[in-house]
Order: sequence, then structure tokens, then C-alpha cells
Amino acid sequence: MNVVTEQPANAETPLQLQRGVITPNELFFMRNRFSFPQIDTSTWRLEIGGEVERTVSLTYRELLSMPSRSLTVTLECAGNGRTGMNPPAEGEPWQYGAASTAEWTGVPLAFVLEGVGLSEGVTEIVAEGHDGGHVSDARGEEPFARSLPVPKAFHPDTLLAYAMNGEPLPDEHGAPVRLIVPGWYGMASVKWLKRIHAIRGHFDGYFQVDRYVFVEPGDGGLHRPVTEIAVRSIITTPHDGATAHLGNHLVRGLAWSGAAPVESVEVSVDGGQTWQPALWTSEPSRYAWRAWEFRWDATTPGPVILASRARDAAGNTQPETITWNELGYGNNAIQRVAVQVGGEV
Ligand SMILES: Nc1nc2c(c(=O)[nH]1)N[C@H]1C(S)=C(S)[C@@H](COP(=O)(O)O)O[C@H]1N2
Ligand SMILES: [Mo]
Repeated sequence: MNVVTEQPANAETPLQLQRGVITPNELFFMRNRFSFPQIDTSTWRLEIGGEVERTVSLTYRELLSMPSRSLTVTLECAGNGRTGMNPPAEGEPWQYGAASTAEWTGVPLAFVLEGVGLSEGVTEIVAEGHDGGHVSDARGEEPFARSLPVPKAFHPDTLLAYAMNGEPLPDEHGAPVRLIVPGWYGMASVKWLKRIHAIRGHFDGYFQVDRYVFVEPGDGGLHRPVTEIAVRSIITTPHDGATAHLGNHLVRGLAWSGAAPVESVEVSVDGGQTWQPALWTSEPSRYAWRAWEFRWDATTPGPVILASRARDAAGNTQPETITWNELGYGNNAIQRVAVQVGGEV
């Protein structure tokens, strides 16, 4: 892993080790606000309460006995690509490896919410993790907690996940149970679940309103919340700064979008002046990235800038540059990979 910070543990998936669609658990990127808790599964309980008809407290065994489903989902940190922002933005200096893909298995959150029955007027479902600590001088201590609007919480693909690539969730990825909110940036997928509660009105926790919002010049203090993953593609080979021999190469990469399935990827071998279509090498998927490749014939020695640009079925494409925002979220601008061509075949 490419370590970003040791404590708390934050690390990227090395792009050159990401082969195919699935990321092995031990290479899956890690994003932790606090040092991660280690929870005893045998005594763990998930409390589901707040504005509900009857509060329940679920054990791990009870959850495992409920109807489950498996979905292949790409998680991407909203700060992925932050180092590409100009001027630099506040936050962890993520390059392009704060995104990974796993097959998640769990119980639809809707199944559990239907079991408790929401009171009238409930608008959001808050998910709280076991981790927490000092967040700011104004706020003091808070747990990691996030809310979902009721329709997203009831979406059949929003899961209380207990398995990752067919194995129990590893501690660092939220054991024993985490949320998986497909199509949304990673902050929504709350790890180490402790409590789910239904509320009327808007949740105003630190990680809801002070973080994971686009703080943009001229927004007058009305910050848009970070939600759906913006369309993006990355080049996994060659890597930035690589040298390439004259002749034929396969440029490989991945493409995804939270809004709609990705439809096409184009590649440029001249720094973005001209574009040609890449070919898919993995199946279409609603929530997972797709792998692609592009045959590149390096004909002249010297520096080359490679770039890729994805488009999704909703018509979104990657911009040259994004509107700068203070916390450095959602930078899906076209990535540029510098390669030095030279030498013999
Ligand atoms: N409880 C809790 N859940 C959390 C976080 C956290 O710090 N604590 N980080 C969030 C963020 S910002 C991201 S990007 C994803 C990362 O999930 P991963 O570490 O399994 O890759 O978890 C989310 N869920
Ligand atoms: Mo994140």
C-alpha cells in the first residue's frame, strides 16, 4: 500500500497492483478519521431506534439470518485526486489510489428499517460508527456519523454489509458491519456501525455539515453536500514518470461513475489534443468500475502526455479542471500521465 498517514491509518491502493476489477482486501484503500476500533463480534449489537415504532437491538447472528444480497461496488474517497488541485486544497494528500472495488454482501438497510417502522415525518436515517474523538475546538468530541435521506436509506442496494470479497469484513474496513452506499463517495459508507437512528429534520453532525461539503468561492455559506461519485477514469499502466520503449504498448485503466453506468472512455497520447476510443475489457456494472485498454504505438522518442476521459450514460464527462473547492473534494478532472519514450524495442 502507499501509506498517506500511519496514525490514523490512511493508505492508497498502488495503481500498478490493481489488476482487473476486484481489489484484493489487503490492497483495498483505507480511509480512517480516527484510530480504528476492534470490536468483539459476539457481543456486538446494532441499535435501530430514534423516531421509530419499536426500537430493536440486532446481534451479528440475527443479521446473518436475514435476506442478503451481494453487489460489486467501487468505493472512492471524495478526496481522491486532491493533489491534482490547483491551488492545493486542505486535507489528506491523496493521489489517484483512494478508490478500490469489492464484492460486498449484506442485508438491505430497508429490510431492517421496515422491521422497526418509521414514525411519521422522518426525513433522514443517521448511521453512527464506534469511532470518534476530538473534531474541532467548536465541536469537541464527536463520533463518525452520517445521515442518508430516507429514499437513499430505503434503496434496495444500500446494504448493512458484513462480508467483503467473500470474507468477514476486516477490522480496518469496518468489522463486524458497515454501510455500503453504492454510487456515493466513501464517506457515506459508515464503518463499525453502532447505531442507526431515524430523525425528523436534518442531521447536523460535524462529518455531515462541516466536512464532505463543497466549500466554493461565492457559495455564500450554502455548501452543497458531497453525494454521488463524479464520472472518472484513471490510467493504471503505464505509471506517471515511466519510461517506454519505441513501439507497441497497451495503456490500461479503469472508469466509473456514481450517476449512471460508464459508456465510453477515450485516450489521448498527445496531451489532450486528439482523442481515440479505448476498448472495454470487463463487463458492464451498475456500481463497479470497468477495465479498459488502448493500443498505443509510440513512434517518436521524447516526452509524451497520456490522458483518459470517460463519459457516463447520463451524459457526464470529465472536465479539464474542476471548480476549485476549499476541502478538495470531487476532483474528477482528466488525469495526465507523463511518459518518456526512448530506447530500443
Ligand atoms: N466509522 C467510520 N466510517 C467511515 C470512515 C471513518 O473514518 N469512520 N471513513 C469514511 C470515508 S471518508 C471513506 S472514503 C470510507 C473508506 O472506506 P475504506 O477504509 O474501507 O476504504 O469509509 C468511510 N466510513
Ligand atoms: Mo473519504
